[in-house]
Amino acid sequence: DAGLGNGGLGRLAACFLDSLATLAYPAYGYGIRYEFGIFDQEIRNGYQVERPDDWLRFGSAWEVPRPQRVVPVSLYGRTEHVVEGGKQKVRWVDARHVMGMPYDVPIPGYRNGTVNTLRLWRARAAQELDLADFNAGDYLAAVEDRDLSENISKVLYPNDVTVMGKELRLQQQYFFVSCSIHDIVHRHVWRYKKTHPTFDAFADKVAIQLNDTHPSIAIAELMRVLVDEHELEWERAWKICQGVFGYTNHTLMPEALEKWSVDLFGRVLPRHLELVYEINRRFLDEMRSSGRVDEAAVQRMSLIEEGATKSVRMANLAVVGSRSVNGVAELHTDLLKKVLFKDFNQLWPEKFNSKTNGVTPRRWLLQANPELASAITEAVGPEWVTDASRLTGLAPLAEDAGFRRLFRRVKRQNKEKLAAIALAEHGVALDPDAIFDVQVKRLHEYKRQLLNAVRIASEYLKMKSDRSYRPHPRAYLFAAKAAPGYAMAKWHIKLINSIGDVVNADPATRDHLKVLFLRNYRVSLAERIMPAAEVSEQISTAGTEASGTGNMKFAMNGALTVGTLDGANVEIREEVGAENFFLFGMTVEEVEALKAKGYHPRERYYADPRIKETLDAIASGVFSPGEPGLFKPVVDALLDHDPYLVLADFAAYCACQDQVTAAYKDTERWNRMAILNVARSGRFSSDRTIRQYADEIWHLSPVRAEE
Ligand code: 8GP
Repeated sequence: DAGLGNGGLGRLAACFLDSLATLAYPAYGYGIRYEFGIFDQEIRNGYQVERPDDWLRFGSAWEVPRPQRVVPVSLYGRTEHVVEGGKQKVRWVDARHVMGMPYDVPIPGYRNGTVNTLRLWRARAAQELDLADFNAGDYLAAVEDRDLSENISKVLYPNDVTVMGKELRLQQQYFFVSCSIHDIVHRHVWRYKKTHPTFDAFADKVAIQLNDTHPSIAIAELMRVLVDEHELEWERAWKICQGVFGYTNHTLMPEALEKWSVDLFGRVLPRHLELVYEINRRFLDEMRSSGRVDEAAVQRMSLIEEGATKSVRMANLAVVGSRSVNGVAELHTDLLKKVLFKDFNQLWPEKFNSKTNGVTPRRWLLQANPELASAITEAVGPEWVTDASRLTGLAPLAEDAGFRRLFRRVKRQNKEKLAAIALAEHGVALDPDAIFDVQVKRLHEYKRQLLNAVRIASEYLKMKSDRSYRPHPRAYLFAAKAAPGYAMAKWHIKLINSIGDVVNADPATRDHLKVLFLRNYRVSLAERIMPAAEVSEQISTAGTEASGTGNMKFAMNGALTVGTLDGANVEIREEVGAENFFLFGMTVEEVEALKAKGYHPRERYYADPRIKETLDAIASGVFSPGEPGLFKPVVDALLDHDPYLVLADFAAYCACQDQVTAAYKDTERWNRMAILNVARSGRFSSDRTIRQYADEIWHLSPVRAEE
């Protein structure tokens, strides 16, 4: 629960560290040692309330501070171009200085003698106190300055996909990158000073994988270090950069595309702005003189966006400066090539590749679900822990009534444990015989928690009006943090809680329908939820979820997916078999066609009585007695805009959920399907993903620790 990330992107990195160490790859992770990680979420009267995550309050046993390895970082100031000994040189002067102090977190491999390092940087004041201020008698000003520097690693920005053009955020990115590049260069120079006194071998020995564009300023920083500090020629330095970096893109959402206004960028990083301009000038010249691309494409690929506010496009910098660009699932990579990076793909098709995400079976099966893990080990031997392809050995056991009984007993125990948490934490009694239907992930409109909520509301209304309609009891579980500034997402949390308040209290339905929003979704809670889940909700609008990784954790623990053809759902369905997956909804092509033709959500409302009845109920206060108009804005937004096509997919979703209910009636069949999901989830081990990165991008081999 060191909440040093927001959601899937950071958790993926954590799974990757586990796989890197377990496969004995010589690799480091780098990050920021935030004093406050992702906020703690409380729910008050159904609303999300954020509390600071003071995770270092009692110190951390899992970090080793390395004060002897502090690194100086410059920010602000200006550049001076001088001629020294007949050579053009650039000096970064009048800068503010901050120190980066490394804290090393050991990352042990699974019983293999390898321990890798996650190095987290903490910002410290360059000097304890500014002596000039101090001597002038301004003791307080001296201390305040100190605070300013240390603010850099104070708090994680809690937005999952939407970027915020905040100055402090740019400082964080550069601080982290500058410390890490310094570390990497220093290690190389130190280790190879005898054998390779130059940078000749740098690109052979070093690979840096950029986890989205947040650290992509590293490309300019490595140029600065090589050109300004080590006095390499531009061409040589650029060749090294292009041999070192790989860039992983994690989303197609336009609001995630990082752009920094040239003003802000140049103020915080004056030298880097010059370097970005120079990289761009050379790149655009090359494009224009190649005659391969027209002027419009040149403009689109430029690292600089012209317009009202001129800005630096970090994704374009990442693509131009990297040897490899990858998406995180097949579908996502296809869309990257076709849409987001179309021009670049035409130019450099060989740069683009796909690396479908994965999750570590050590945490998400062995540790989180020890009973199922034992049953698996009993059945196929212990090797699956580090070779997830062995899980296929379970497939024949889907036909074994005894194994199915065991599997069912384990699931039932896990459901009881989660029910105990629900009761203790929320006072809500879940029936362990109910279907545990789960949607846990960050709250975002594109993930469509609202689709799930509206259908639950419609189920409730149907039960109220038709006393004979009593499907198998279901417990709908949600957990999700909303970005504190994302008003609509917060309304969705409130709506889910309000629906829960009404349906859980209604004697007519409460034995058939439960809705619970679990507070403060985080890794430790996910470890309780995944093993207990039976239905995994992966219902994003096709073309919006890059991959998803929760979807993999659920399948690995034997939950059946209700899902759209989005992200890695496509590959999960391929792998587990279409007959063991509940598919619904529009495809990417259908989504595009509908948008092109013009989508009018209000027409769906008038055409489908179930939609109309449910939205009218929500808007008129059936779920907010006492505050009748409370959810009208949520409903209006659906009727007027519905950017993620909730209403367009609603009927298909309901029909699919009816199939789920029908399938659950046949317990033996359900368990067969669930076991096959586990058996065929091996491809979604992050070990497979990491091997692909190592073989296809980094050209890296394992280094076994000596006995
Ligand atoms: C997430 C994707 O939304 C998720 O589908 C994927 O599984 C995960 O990355 C790991 O690849 N993306 C982000 O969190 C993300 O793009 N954050 C934005 C700020 C870039």
